[in-house]
Amino acid sequence: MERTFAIIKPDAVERNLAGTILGKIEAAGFRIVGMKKLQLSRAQAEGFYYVHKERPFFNDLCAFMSRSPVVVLCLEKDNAIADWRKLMGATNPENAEPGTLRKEFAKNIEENSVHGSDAPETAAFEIPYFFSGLELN
Ligand code: 3AN
Repeated sequence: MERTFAIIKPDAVERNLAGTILGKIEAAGFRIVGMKKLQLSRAQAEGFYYVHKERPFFNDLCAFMSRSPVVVLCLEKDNAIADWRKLMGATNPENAEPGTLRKEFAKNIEENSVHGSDAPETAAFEIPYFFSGLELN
């Protein structure tokens, strides 16, 4: 069993898509081991995305991610990291495969509805950024 970290981003929560996306996550065989709704501060968004701090889209990305609430999730499944990336689809929804969440819901490359860890080391940073051990069960 592997764990990954996911976010239902502001653009999706704003459009009342959280429940629809959670249903697709469960239907795909992921077990939700942690879940909460919260609003990131600007500083918390910057800390989460620090690997992107030199990228031109960093400021816009942190403004977007802190503008309204998100749902943060820890998901468990065999091959969870790769399988969640597959269900999300490509970063740019124009390149996302049919049937993926970003193809169906993303507004554009920035407001792309969902986040997922891209490697085990990333998940190992991202899960404890949001969850204590007691919140995972
Ligand atoms: P992914 O979320 O698919 O792993 P990353 O890690 O490259 O993609 O980028 C993190 C987030 O930054 C994306 N989910 C998206 O919201 C935003 N982003 C990535 N590339 C761009 C871009 N070229 N322009 C604007 N926002 C971007």
